[in-house]
Amino acid sequence: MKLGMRWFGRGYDTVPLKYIRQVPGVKGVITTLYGTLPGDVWERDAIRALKDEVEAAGLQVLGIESVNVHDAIKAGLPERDMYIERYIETLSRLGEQGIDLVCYNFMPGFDFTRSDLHKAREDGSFVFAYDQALIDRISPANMSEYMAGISDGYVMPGWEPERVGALKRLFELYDGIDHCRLFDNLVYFLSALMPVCRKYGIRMAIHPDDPAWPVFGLPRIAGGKEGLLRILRAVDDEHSGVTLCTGSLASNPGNDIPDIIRALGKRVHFAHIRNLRHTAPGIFEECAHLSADGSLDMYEIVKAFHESGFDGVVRPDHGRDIWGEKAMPGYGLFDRALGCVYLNGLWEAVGKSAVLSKNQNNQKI
Ligand code: DNO
Repeated sequence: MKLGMRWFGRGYDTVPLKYIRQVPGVKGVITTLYGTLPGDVWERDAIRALKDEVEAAGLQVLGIESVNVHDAIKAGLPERDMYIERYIETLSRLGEQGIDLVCYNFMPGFDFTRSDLHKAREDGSFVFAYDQALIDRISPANMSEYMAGISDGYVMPGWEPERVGALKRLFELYDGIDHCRLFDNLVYFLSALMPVCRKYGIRMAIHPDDPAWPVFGLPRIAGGKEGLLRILRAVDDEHSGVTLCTGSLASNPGNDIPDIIRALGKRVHFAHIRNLRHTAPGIFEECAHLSADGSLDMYEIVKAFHESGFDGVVRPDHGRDIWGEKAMPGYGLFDRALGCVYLNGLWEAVGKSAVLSKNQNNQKI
């Protein structure tokens, strides 16, 4: 695996690249041009400058998270072809710079949703949390103000005010779009991207829905094993793959994460590995990466990645806010660095145990 950390870019991220460089095992960052909007064609100079800055810090750009998809594409509006052309142009400009991994999501309108970005835990840290009953009380049209109110003045990924400003229009846009139409629109989009992906070796990696069920009555199609497999089968090209985000998928306790990892196999292009704690149906909160702190068996998860021969990019995901760090909620350095160290340890242990048991089996023969 290639271990990386998410970095939002100078002026947006509170963590300097030189600190990321000091986290053991971290080879690079997963980054983006955070100031761009869905539908923008990314400037060549800006991509180059981003890459130069990361490389000057002794790191690599391991991938982009995200090139966001315009809602006209998701909703299948007549102007989608123009936005797809723009997306293709951005991909080719990334490809020209040797960037070959792009994470995106196909959630209508909203990106990941939480009811709390600063829930106090018994250990004095703060975490993201989700409570369906609280979300049900928020009018979707007020969701962007709600998120702005809970994010400590930081702009959270996917919740840029320009992007979600027009929420009322958004609901009109998706009127009449059900799961089937959303799925067809994704297939149309991905099929159009495959030639440029093949040309530059770019792997597209769809991020699962988070939480892994529809919110605000908007359809969602990437919340579990069957949905993800259906997407992969519909555009059966190795350049179309998945971001296996353990925390997003595990928001639904019915999702068996090691089983999903094995089922998707080589089509997992990117992994977000974190834990979370289920409290009750529709209620969960995030936690430290450690198995004992949450509901997921992180050893089994890493083992499943290892056994499927995964050699792609892994990043720890949201961290707890700890040690008084001033940072974008969930994206401080401290707890994500602890997450890296833990993932390194699991990866090494799983790898060495596999060699050991292979040798033992050979001796028996
Ligand atoms: C939240 C992230 C998401 C993710 C996008 C991918 O912290 O996991 O914003 O980056 O859904 O497009």
